[in-house]
Amino acid sequence: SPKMLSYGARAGLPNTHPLASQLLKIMEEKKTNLCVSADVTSSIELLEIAVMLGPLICVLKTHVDILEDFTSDVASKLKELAIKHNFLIFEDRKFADIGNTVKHQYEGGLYQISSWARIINAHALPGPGVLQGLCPVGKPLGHGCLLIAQMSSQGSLATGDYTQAVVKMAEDHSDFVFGFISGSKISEKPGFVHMTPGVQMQTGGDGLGQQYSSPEDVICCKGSDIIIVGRGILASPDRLKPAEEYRKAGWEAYLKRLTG
Ligand code: S5P
Repeated sequence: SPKMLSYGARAGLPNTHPLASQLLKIMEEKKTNLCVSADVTSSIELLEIAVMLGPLICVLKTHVDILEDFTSDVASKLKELAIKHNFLIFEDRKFADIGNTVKHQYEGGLYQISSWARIINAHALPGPGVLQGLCPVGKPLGHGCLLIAQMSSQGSLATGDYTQAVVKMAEDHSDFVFGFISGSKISEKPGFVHMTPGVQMQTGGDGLGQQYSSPEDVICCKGSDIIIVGRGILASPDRLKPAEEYRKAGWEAYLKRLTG
């Protein structure tokens, strides 16, 4: 694979989105390209994950709508932990509706996502209207959006021309879109951040369509920037140990890619 720019160098490029820049700097400083997917149903458990794994991660990804006991206090505590441990909060809401609807889903309802999540993601399927709805809410707050260009699940329809159209949409809206959910590097623009889910040390699947690749494959071979790991860490009784193993594996794969 060709030699690539460091996270730190990309953070300083003139066309890098300020949020991507902040993220790339965090990665460089903390030596981590690990995003933990905190897919738990209890708020206490979510906060425990943030406390324990905060120092090891660059991003904490949430699915706030699977919490059984969400309150705005949980969001406030999460925000404090994000500042304390220097990570970004990513609500994996996968917005996929017309602009007017996603605008309400982003800023309103029970969760008021825009008040606590620095990163959100959206499907490009509805067309640019989805971003026209989200951007006026998130951009003034300095937030950013990832477009879902590929999925890790078996039989995903987000491939080929669809993926290419998503890259184009991101480039056309780079004031708010700063990267992708994808299985590999799909844009040559070094300001864009690629985040990849479906990562475990052991490849295989989960019986519900999920397909796993290794940190080495994702970062070193596929050229993505960030590994998103859920059950690979969460399913272990001692979450700290696997989290450190994934951090180390992701970082070593990055160093290997850097030196070519
Ligand atoms: O294509 C995708 C996109 C996402 S964001 N495939 C995914 O698995 N995800 C999310 O990543 C999914 O919603 C889940 O929160 C996480 C993967 O969890 P794991 O337990 O399989 O690592």
